[in-house]
Amino acid sequence: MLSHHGLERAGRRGFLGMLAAGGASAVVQAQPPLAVRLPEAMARPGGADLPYGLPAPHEAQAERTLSMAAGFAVWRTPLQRQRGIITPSGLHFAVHHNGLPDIDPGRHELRLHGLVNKPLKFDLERLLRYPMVSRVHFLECAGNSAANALSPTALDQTLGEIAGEVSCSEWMGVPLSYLLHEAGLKDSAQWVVVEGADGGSHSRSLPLKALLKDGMVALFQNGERLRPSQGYPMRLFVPGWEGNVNVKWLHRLEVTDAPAYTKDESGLYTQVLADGRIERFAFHMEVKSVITHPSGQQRLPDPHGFYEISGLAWSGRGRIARVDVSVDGGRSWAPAQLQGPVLDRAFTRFTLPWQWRGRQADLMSRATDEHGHTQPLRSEWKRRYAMHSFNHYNAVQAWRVQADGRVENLYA
Ligand SMILES: Nc1nc2c(c(=O)[nH]1)N[C@H]1C(S)=C(S)[C@@H](COP(=O)(O)O)O[C@H]1N2
Ligand SMILES: [Mo]
Repeated sequence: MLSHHGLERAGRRGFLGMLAAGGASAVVQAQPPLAVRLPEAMARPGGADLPYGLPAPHEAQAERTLSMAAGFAVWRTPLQRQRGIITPSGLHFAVHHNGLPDIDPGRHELRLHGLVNKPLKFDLERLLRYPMVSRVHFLECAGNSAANALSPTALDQTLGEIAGEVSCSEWMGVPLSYLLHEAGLKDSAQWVVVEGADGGSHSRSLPLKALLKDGMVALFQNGERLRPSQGYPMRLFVPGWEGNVNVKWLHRLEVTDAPAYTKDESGLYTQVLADGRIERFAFHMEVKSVITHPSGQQRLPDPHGFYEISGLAWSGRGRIARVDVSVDGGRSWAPAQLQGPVLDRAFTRFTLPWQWRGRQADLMSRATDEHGHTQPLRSEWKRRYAMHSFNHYNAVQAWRVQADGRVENLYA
């Protein structure tokens, strides 16, 4: 009995039961006894390993994809290859406005000045002696999925190409509150202007209160020092906020009483709403989800097989509370299972067993966070923003599985 509210979906027990009985055609059929054959590798001594490990040479397709937009280098994470919730450091997405600076950690300094009682200067050695905290969080560029926001027709691309400006890591570093309190804040202190050490000096103004709450100077990523691509030797990290405020190659924090209206925040990072109003300092990334498999340009190999639909959900405002999945273009929805751990402002993995009948099927996922925020449909998102707006796109992502098993990006 696989039909549930019109949704072709095997219940969890049904799915596992089928596997146990060997009834699913994707699973090995009844077989004659297996002949024992020694793997070739057993016939000779093994090779040498490396001081710093690399992925298997057979996994060379798991790469970031590069595109250049207005002089920015954008490297996107191949989310369709990720399992679990942590993005391997070498596959973390990256946006470089001014290229990758070459920074000597022995000479790099962080300055904290402005409306403080005692301006401070930190070299790496000094910072590494502070107590540190570790947090698992996603990081997403405000412009992630811009093509889905702007292109009048759905582009036939991979998930990584469409929405790969988001990744999730364990970040470890020094809470900003320690440094700000050590410097001593003046009564008029309200904002912090944050500057990176790259050519062109990427900079943003951020409200002091939020930085005191959970901003950190991140020094480690997934257990090792930050990658150059992520801001080596140090970056600002503000959980749940749009990527660009997480200033890389961090070298200056200036406490002020007002925003600086830097070039980066006055132009690029404002949103024009449909009614002509302008939304400034919209820091939070909203609730969003994507099905990672099946996803764009993949092909389902077996028209009558069982598949596990799986994906990632996240919200810049808190934990994911639920993810609903549809396989009929949004007519009916079923709750996906959330795989633990379900962490605050981190990727959450969801899964749903599904039997594909070999017919065209439109798959969608819709996440809701613990505060009740839920994803809009694309049409709803488009109604809120001006035609040319593209930042903070968080609409439901749909995939069309064609009758031949090929999967394509779909606007729904
Ligand atoms: N100094 C500096 N910081 C920066 C940027 C930059 O170009 N220079 N890019 C920003 C943007 S637009 C984003 S989305 C995030 C991306 O962080 P990542 O490259 O570690 O993924 O870094 C932000 N911090
Ligand atoms: Mo960004």
